[in-house]
Amino acid sequence: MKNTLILGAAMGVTLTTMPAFAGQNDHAHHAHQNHAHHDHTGHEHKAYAPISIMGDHAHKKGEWMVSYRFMRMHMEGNRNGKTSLSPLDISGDFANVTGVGPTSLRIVPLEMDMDMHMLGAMYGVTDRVTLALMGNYLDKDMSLVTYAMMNSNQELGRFSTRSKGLGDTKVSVLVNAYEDDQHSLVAKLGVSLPTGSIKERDTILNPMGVLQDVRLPYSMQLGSGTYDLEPGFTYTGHTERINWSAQYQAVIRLGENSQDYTFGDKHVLSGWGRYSWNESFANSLRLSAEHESKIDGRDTQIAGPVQTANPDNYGGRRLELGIGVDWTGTKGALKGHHFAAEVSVPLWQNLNGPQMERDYNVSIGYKIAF
Ligand SMILES: [Cu+2]
Repeated sequence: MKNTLILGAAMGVTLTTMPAFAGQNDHAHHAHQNHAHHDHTGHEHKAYAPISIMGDHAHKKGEWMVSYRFMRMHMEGNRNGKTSLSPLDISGDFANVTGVGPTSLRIVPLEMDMDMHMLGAMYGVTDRVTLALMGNYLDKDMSLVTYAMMNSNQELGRFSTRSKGLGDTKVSVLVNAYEDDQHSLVAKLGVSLPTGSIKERDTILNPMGVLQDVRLPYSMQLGSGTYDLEPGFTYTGHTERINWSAQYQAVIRLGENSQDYTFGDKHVLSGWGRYSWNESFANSLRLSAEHESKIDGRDTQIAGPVQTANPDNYGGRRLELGIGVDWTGTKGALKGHHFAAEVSVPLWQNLNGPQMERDYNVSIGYKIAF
């Protein structure tokens, strides 16, 4: 209860505008141990999803959840379809037909790290309807190599570009569509608000050997620039020690952004299982298949002899395997506090290339319901 009050105080203004919270602490505090399951026997099912998964559950009336997640996505090397490409494969030879005609590629991405900090809040408006809000902060770093305009084999130098700032903000409604002792189905309808910048700039080394300030390519921008619909469905089943789920999530872009393009729609199908070794520790295994379309339209400010400036070199299909671990406090000051980590690697990638390939994702996170 002390934790509840401390965290409650931290929520500050939000809480004082939510009079329904007062007097519900006892109920909510008990309920959160079962994480939205009807189980008053005292045994905790804790049907948590791997930390990289979102929108998988709803909350009981008056229950809050606050979460923080950090994710790093590491990309290294390039491929076209399923075939790996070296920087020299890309430089010069690769036909790069863009909306403004064919150009030779002279700048090749080598590595990219994308760090995401995600701060989320959920509130159970009723036993059936939960509202969720998530803010993102992004930090992207890409290193590249530049070859000479007149000689595609001659390396001129290497450089890196960086963009960081607020990403898009997600607001969603989660509905407890079905729930019994063993199974539940949660439907989600989210909207992604274009709060992330799509006009980030940095300095590059061009193939003439000159440093140049340019608008960064699409993958280095912080937002989509469009309002995006994010529907989803999650089925979860559980027994005493095991829970299993299947989830479908999509990102449907609405319209065109102010710079005349639209990122591709995305569809992700995931399945995961989780085994609880005891009341605190659990491991999870996740398999996700995703499909993302190419960029439609183009930003005329994004140009240059680099694959990422071509809207066709985006999207593709991936199969990814994630292994997770989580720990939930059962007594004392850490009761109900949930800590989790997950590492995922692509098992298969078929990309609209040349495009950077994903190497691994690492997610760590914290959740508390009260
Ligand atoms: Cu929650």
